[in-house]
Amino acid sequence: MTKNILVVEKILSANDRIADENRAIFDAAGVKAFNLMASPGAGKTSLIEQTIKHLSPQMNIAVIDGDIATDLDADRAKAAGAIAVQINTGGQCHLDAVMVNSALKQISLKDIEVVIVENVGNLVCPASFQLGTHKSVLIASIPEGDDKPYKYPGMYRGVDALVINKIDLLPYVAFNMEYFRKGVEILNPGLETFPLSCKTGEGLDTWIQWIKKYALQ
Ligand SMILES: Nc1nc2c(ncn2[C@@H]2O[C@H](COP(=O)(O)OP(=O)(O)OP(=O)(O)O)[C@@H](O)[C@H]2O)c(=O)[nH]1
Ligand SMILES: [Mg+2]
Repeated sequence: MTKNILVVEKILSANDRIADENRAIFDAAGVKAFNLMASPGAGKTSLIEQTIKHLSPQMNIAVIDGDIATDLDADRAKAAGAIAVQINTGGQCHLDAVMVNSALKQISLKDIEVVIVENVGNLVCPASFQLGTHKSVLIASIPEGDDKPYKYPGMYRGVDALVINKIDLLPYVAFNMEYFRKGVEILNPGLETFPLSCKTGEGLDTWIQWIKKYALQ
């Protein structure tokens, strides 16, 4: 048991060293980087598409897309107007700093202002692996249920912002927003939160203002 813990610690500290390298690469290029995490289907790629649509007239965006298999999400980011690199993790349930480092070698950062990383859909493993991005963003979505902060505390504790997607479905799904927000507040007091719908566009403006403000700092 003790040996296992030591191995995990070594893996994480090796990952953190590469994450620091990634951060230095972003900073040297004057790029702001965001790590989007969520459960499968919460709307990560949909939010990336909307963000590209609203930001790309003013800034160039690159997307690093993590998935177990397929290039589908990178294709969607490209179609929306970004440069996109797909990473297939081959079964690994999260991106790690080495994967992001190798994706960065395929992107000419001098032409880019914002890098958005779409992590593998999962509410557990991505929380443990630093990537070197500046901000971590969690996307929750209404159909997942209002108990997720209570069941996946590690993910809610470590993020800098929370998007609550699919608010257009609130009339059809039993989702108690007060209960959900109470769970979030216990884990991450004062967390910036953006309720929105990628489908209808409601609430998107506030999210776009947040990411734009940080990207221009
Ligand atoms: N009703 C509704 N559907 C949405 C909204 N945003 C996304 N969807 C739908 O949710 C499904 C999943 O969206 P994606 O953006 O592919 O989700 P994802 O998190 O990138 O999924 P994975 O990469 O597979 O984990 C798609 O059918 C979207 O059309 C929304 O605001 N409202
Ligand atoms: Mg996706």
